[in-house]
Amino acid sequence: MKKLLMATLILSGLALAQSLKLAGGWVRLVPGPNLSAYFTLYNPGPVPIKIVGASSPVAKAASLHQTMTKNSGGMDMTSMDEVKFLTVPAKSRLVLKPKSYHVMLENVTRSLKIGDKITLVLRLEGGKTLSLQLPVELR
Ligand SMILES: [Cu+2]
Repeated sequence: MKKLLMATLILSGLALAQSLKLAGGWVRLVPGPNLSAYFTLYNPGPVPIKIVGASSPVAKAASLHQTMTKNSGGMDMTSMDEVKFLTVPAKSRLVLKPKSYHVMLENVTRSLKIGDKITLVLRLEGGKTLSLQLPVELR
């Protein structure tokens, strides 16, 4: 009986840790095959949660990116680097926004317009997934 209770407590602890909350998100409509997805996730749990990958039914691939601006010879050079994971800190937020972190939807397979909703599936450390619905916007 005691064992069962322990198991229940551990399971509910995990469920709590995985309950990330979406606090706004969007996909930037641009010409060309690659689109950036931005969103804010809140982690109410006591453990940080890592996002280790992404996919979308409307893109051939999706990856986690960071935009970096470096000053080189008086000129601001912007580049994007792939990152292995993103962390949503415990009791805090992870913000993906322009000029910072984003999910790159690569080789989008259908034409999208403003107001369309895109499904973005995030792969979390430990094998769970989180599915987000993000509107396509022109900003
Ligand atoms: Cu990118």
